Formats: sequence, structure tokens, C-alpha cells
Amino acid sequence: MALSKAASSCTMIMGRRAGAGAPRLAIRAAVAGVGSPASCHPGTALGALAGARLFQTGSPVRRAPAPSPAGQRQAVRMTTEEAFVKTLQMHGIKEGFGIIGSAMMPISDLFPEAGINFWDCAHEYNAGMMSDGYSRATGRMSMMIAQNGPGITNFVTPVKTAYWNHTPLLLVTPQAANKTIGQGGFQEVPQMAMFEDCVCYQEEVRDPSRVIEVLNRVIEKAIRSSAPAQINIPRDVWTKELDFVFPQRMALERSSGGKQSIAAAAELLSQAKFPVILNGAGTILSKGGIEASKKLAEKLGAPVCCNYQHNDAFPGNHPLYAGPLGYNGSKAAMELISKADVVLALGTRLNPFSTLPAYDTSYWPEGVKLIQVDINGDRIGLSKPVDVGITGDASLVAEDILAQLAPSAGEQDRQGREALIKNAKASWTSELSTMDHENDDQGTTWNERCRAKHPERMSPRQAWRAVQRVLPKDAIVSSDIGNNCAIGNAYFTHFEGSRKYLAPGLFGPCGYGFPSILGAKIGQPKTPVVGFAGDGAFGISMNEMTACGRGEWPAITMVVFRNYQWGAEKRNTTLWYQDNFVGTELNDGVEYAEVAKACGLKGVKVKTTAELEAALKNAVEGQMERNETTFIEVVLNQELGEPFRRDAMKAPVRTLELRKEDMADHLWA
Ligand SMILES: Cc1ncc(C[n+]2csc(CCOP(=O)(O)OP(=O)(O)O)c2C)c(N)n1
Ligand SMILES: [Mg+2]
Repeated sequence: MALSKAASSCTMIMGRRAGAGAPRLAIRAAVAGVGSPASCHPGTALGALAGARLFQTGSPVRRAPAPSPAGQRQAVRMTTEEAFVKTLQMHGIKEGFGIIGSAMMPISDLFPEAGINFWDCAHEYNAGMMSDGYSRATGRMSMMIAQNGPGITNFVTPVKTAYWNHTPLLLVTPQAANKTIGQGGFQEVPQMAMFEDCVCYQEEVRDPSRVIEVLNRVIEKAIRSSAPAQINIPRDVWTKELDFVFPQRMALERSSGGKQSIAAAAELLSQAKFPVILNGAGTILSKGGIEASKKLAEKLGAPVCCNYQHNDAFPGNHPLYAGPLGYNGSKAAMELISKADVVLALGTRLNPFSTLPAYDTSYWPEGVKLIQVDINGDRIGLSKPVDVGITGDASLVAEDILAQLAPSAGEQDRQGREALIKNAKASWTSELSTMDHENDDQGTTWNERCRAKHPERMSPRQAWRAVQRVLPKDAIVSSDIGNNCAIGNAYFTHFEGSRKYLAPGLFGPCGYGFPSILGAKIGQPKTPVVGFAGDGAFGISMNEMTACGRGEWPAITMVVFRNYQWGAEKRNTTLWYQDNFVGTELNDGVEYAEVAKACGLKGVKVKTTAELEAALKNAVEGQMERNETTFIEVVLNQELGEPFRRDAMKAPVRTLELRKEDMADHLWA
């Protein structure tokens, strides 16, 4: 170690996690000019220069090149981990989520100095959901990173979740060393194969000299495909000193669709008697997508429905907003789209759950002229026959269609349509305001029995209406997979802006509501956030209560619907399996509000709508004004709404008698 006494030329930054009693020994010098080493003696420098960075290394240290090396073409000598971190900086990726591990330490060691925050979570499953929540709430890419093997395997569910949420994320998977892989299996797993179907692109760093090239490509692919992309790095790639050249950032212009298909779409919409626009996630993801759809809708006088779980894809206060389609969606939206002769599906792959029957009715207008716009051409025509398919960016395509509409477009019975929109919305709002309880299917009595058993308890809908009364209009909300959260779909129609509604999406993972709202708050610290989850799904993520109260973590508010059951699955059991409840019960003795308190957080248990309103109001106030994280445990009756997969379930057929005596216990005696 070459250390001199040139302390005055050193900049010191105390390592954030430098262990007490174990002072680090070397100092990173700040000298002008890349490649001109300077060094400092710790004895001279320690304590003398505020902000110095102490570390143990064998190499002399030089000042890093300027923070944004975009366009810099000359070779710069640096370590592989410095190259990695500088590439992150170049792309503005400054939030990482995961659990610390030795295989990532060469780069995490540089994070504080580089302005990268590492959110050390309690479980990688949650870390991944946080990363998704952060990026969805901000539109800014973030990073998931953990230890090779068991840390990385925990990322599979959130990465696939982010994939179907169309979230661009960087998945960093440090790998067992090339030098030892296959020799003993410690923390080894085929990390490329594991994520093959979960990311839009993956690449392994095959040589240390390729760190920047590969990382840059992976990040750009994630952005282009709006999905997670993976970089796999054998750990012996780190700590190599090489000459690197930074590439130029390559932001590709998005396609505005083919000329002919735009013209065909404009023609169809110009002739339409009852045009309807169906906005998908693409309108949120594309810059100006919602605004462009608004202009188009206004010209056409067309109602705008939102795809399932994308309730914030159009402003809720706009007169043409019809609400979300699909499971527990808006009856107004369903009624209106059922009348369409032309549907413009904008920025959507048309996932099947946006078109399946709901409330016992089929609303999708079979035979409609369908225009589908998706940035990914492979997804066009997957679920519905399409008349005009356009591969392109929602905003650009909507603008180009608008420019080509006939002057008379939208004029056919505009007033009649506007009146219909108004009436459909008013009638659904009024119906929803009187819906208190869930129906039983003929021949089943579960909901009736629940009401009789606990007449004093709130129903899910009563709770949702209480939430609606006090939820701040500008709040970001998350939800989870489960029966209560699904019922909530009908009540989230108020968003005036997008990136406000974080539903778990079409991979359907329980355990999304809590971690995603933490990620959202990290990204939007000035906005109130409220997460929602059922008690079962919350249980999957609740270990994060041990992490989220620490130091710099921002405060959130979390509502946990306590019905003491894995309700959504129980509903299937009541309908198709004659109340043969297998694995549907939760532990009555668990007190989530008390667990919160034991974690140093606030916990409140509420049993009435008045208590719920007061607690939520107070919790949001505490979040915004006193940096308090509060968990509200809402005791509900056990009523259960519509099942999610009526389309896929049927009563079982029994052909064989199964007997306990036939179990081969003797094999294990
Ligand atoms: C990770 C994961 N495990 C299991 C399921 C299957 N699943 C779907 S909904 C559900 C029940 C959710 O129960 P809870 O969170 O208590 O909400 P409730 O339905 O009671 O409102 C289960 C187990 C899933 N979707 N994801
Ligand atoms: Mg439950």
C-alpha cells in the first residue's frame, strides 16, 4: 500500500457503515486528473479532513472521472466495480433494493460515495416489489441486487411481477466465481435459466473488460422494452483494473406506428357511430400518453375505459372517464364499451382479464372493429381478433391518429353519447353507494352465515367507503391480491394523475401491497401514500416491518384487512368445493397492530367505520407531518365477493374413494 503524507490533497468521506473500533486504513485521494495517483497517510488525514473516504485497498487511488461520462470516448483506467458504478451513474440509477452479500460488496462499497442509495430490506421478495413500486411511482429505473444463490432466487417472483407490470428495472445478479463454479455448489444456481422467462433481456459478463458494455446494453434493453433486464456477473469479475471506454447513451426514438395502419385507424374512428377508447398501461408509460388520449377522446366524444388494474390511465374527474373494466370494475365502463362499434385499445396488450365477463354479464362487444396499439408488436392480436394493429408508442400513435381524423369524426350522435356516458356513470355511482354486502351463489350460504355470525363487524364494502371518504385525493395507493383488495377496484376511480395506483398486476403475487408502497414513498417522499393488503398477503411481506422503521426510511401508512382467512381462495372453496376448507384459515391470535408496535412503529386496530376513518386520517397526517409509519388493522366480517376465476373453475368430479388407511406410512416407520 503506497501511502504518503499528502493529506491536504485528500478528500475524506467516512464510510457510512465503518465498524466502530475498526478504522479503515487507506484514503481515497482527490487529485485532479484521471490516472495520476496520489495517496494519503491515514494517520495524518484521519479526523483532519471532514468528508474523507477511508478504505483498505492495495492500489493507489485516483480521482474518478467526471460524474457523467456520456460522450467521453478516451480510455480511462479504473477497476471493474468503479466501471460498473459509473455506468449506473451515467444512466441515473440511484436506488438499489436488496439484502447485502459478499458478492456485491465490491460495488455496494462504492454506493454511498457515488450517491446510490441501498435500501437494505428484510427479504429480497419484498426488495423486488419495492423496486417495482419505486419505478412505477416515479417512472425512473431502479435496481434489484442481492447475494448470488439464495438471495437471487428470492427475486424470481418480483421480477416476473415487474415484467407484467411493464416496469423497466435493472436486475443485478452477482454469480459464483468462474474459478470455482461447479466445484461445490455453494450459493450456486443457474441464474440465467431461472430468469429466462422473467426478463426482456439477460446477459452474463464473460470477461472483466466487458463490464460497461454489457451493463449499458442491459439497461438500454430494459428501457426499450419497458421490462426488467438482467446482468449476471461472476464475482471474480470484480477488482480487476483495466482501461475502459464509456459508450454514448443511446435513447432510441419510439415508433409512431406505420403510415398505413395509422390511416386505417383514423378512417375507422372517423366513421364510428360509437367509438370507445380503452387505455392500458402503455398510456401511463409513454410520455404524454394520457394527454394524447384525452385530446383524441374529446375530438371523438368517446368514453375512455381503463384496463383491468390500470385505473389511473385516464383522469377520473374527466367527463369522458368511464372507469376500469374487468373483475369488480365499473359497470358504467362495461355498459359503454358494450355499445361500441369501434374500440381503440391504446397502449395495451389487451390482457384477458380486461375483457372477461363481470357482474354476470359479458360486456365485450363481439364483432367490434378493434384497433390495437402496443409498443411490442408480438402482443398484438393475442387475445382478441384485431382489425388494425399498430406497433408504436401510445402517445405518438394517438397524436398521429388525431391529426388524420376526418373533420366530422365524432359528430354522429355526439350528444346522445355524452348523455349516455353521464347517465351510466351516475347510475353506477349510485348503485355502488348502496352496495353493502356480497351475494351468495344459489345453493351456497357463506356470506349469509358470516353476517349472522358477526353482525357487529364491518363488511368489506363498508370499509372501502370509509376509506374513500378520507383518502387524500393525491395519494398514491397500492393494493394486493385477495378478495378485499379486489373489491377495492370499484372504489379507485378518482385519480387525477397517473402513477397513482399500484395494483399487483397480472402475475398476481400476494405480498405486493406493503413493499410496493414503501418503494413508492421512497420515490415520492412528498406525496401521501397508503398501501392496502389482506391479512394473508400482508403476512407474506410483514417481515419488512423490521426494516422500514430504520433511519432514513420514509414513513408510510398501511391498511391491513383482517378477516382471518385467505379469503379469495376460501371463496373458491365455498363455490366449488362445498366448504371443504383446506389451507384457508389464518391465526386468530395474531395482532398485526401489536406486531407493528413491537417493531417500533405505530399500530391501530379498528372495528367500526368511524374508527377506520379517524385512524386513516390520523395516520396520513402522522406520515406527512411527524414521519410516523402506521399499520391499521381493520377487523372485518368474513364476507367474500366474486371469485376471481369464475372462467377457470368448475365443480370437481369424484370417481374414486380415497382412504386414509392407504397411506404408505410403513415406508417411513
Ligand atoms: C404468492 C402467492 N401465493 C398464493 C396465491 C394464491 N392466492 C390468491 S388470493 C389468496 C388469498 C389472499 O388472502 P388475504 O390476503 O387474506 O386477502 P382476502 O382474500 O382474505 O381479502 C391466495 C392465497 C397468490 N396469488 N400469490
Ligand atoms: Mg384475509
